[in-house]
Amino acid sequence: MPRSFAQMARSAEQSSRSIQVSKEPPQESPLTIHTLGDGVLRTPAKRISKVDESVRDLARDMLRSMYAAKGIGLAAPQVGVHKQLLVIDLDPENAAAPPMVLINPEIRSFGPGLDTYEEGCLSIPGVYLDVVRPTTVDVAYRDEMGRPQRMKADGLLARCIQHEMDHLNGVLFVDRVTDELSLNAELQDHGFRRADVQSIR
Ligand code: K1U
Ligand code: ZN
Repeated sequence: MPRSFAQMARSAEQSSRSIQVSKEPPQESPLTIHTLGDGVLRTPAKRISKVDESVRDLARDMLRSMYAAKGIGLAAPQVGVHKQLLVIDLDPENAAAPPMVLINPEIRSFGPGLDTYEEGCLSIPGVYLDVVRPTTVDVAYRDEMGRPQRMKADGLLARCIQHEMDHLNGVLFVDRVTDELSLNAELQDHGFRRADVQSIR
């Protein structure tokens, strides 16, 4: 049946507004972000079979929590939810730049180059350490409307996607740190236990 102009306009508006949240950091985070040593961070996330309003509600609350914590990314396991969902906003000061929501992301290929970058993590506050990762990635995922998407990313976006996808697999950036001396010092300085790191190098 042909759709009316009003129906099409409503559908277009719903789809473009589906995940709009204010970037103003809220006084209180809607969700608790778990920290290193908490077992929930080590539990692999499950695929999302249906992208519905409950998934979009979770994505909105994750974005608000990310803005409250002044981060640029957040993965569902960090807020104790074992679902393959992550949010990213590399431009949180720019209200006009839409955040990204990636559901069931899969890295299809890595580029040949490697980069070193000093990463941080909202689940390991205060700890910043160098991590080596591929410079570019090609990732397939569903967006917040359940539509299949494909994206080639480089720079900070590629970095952030890999960091957040590690969270979906129960891996933390400290597991990838090769400078053992700096790792031990940073963890101690910020009150975290070396025994909670699961080195994968
Ligand atoms: O997953 C997370 O814990 C969020 C993490 C994302 C990330 C940062 C840096 C490299 C890779 C992944 C953060 O947002 S930590 C906070 C942070 O480092 C940062 C905040 C604002 C601007 C730039 C970095
Ligand atoms: Zn993190």
